Amino acid sequence: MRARGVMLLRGLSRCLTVGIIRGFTPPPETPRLSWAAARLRFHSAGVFGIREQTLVAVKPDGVQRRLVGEIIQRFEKRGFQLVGLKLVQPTQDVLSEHYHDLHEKPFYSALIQYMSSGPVVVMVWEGCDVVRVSRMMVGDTNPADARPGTVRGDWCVHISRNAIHASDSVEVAKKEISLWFHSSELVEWESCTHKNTYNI
Ligand code: IDP
Ligand code: MG
Repeated sequence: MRARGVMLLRGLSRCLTVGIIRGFTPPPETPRLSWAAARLRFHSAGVFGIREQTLVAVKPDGVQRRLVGEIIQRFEKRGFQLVGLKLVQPTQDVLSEHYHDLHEKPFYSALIQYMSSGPVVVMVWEGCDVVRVSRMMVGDTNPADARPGTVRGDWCVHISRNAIHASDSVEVAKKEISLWFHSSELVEWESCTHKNTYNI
């Protein structure tokens, strides 16, 4: 009687195991990329954000105070790659589009007046996490809160004259780059320091 019970249990457990295995469909194999193909794909598609771009502008006060060279140097030395650069006298149209989100702020008209008071140097910088890192390098909007070592924390005193602009998100960067630059003004180039910067 006991032996019969054991056999029944064994049979039941076998049925269950076979049923589970039959019902199991393994996921399709993920095709493997060769290292060279993967590197090329990552590189050109900008995977890992290596091709991320941001707009940085030295504002009229920064240009007047001859800060352009030092600001460029900070971005270069950090390891970012310059892909666009020009000195422009901004038009009202470009400025009102650029600062569209602030048009209801009490300082808006003073801001537009200040930004159109002289030439600005607009740049597109490229690299891993360039949007986030640029914001850190630029410092808080109000220079009184900006840490030493940031552009605003080293060279500015007042919020209305804070020397530099940097896009605050990847989406905003795309819009600002297309507002200030024609695509033909941006240069795609391979830096010879790339391997030492990214290890890829
Ligand atoms: P951000 O430049 O750090 O991104 P936003 O808030 O986007 O700061 O403001 C855009 C610009 O408007 C600032 O860089 C600064 O020139 C100006 N601004 C912002 N807040 C004030 C203010 O309270 N008084 C005067 N100007 C301001
Ligand atoms: Mg902003």
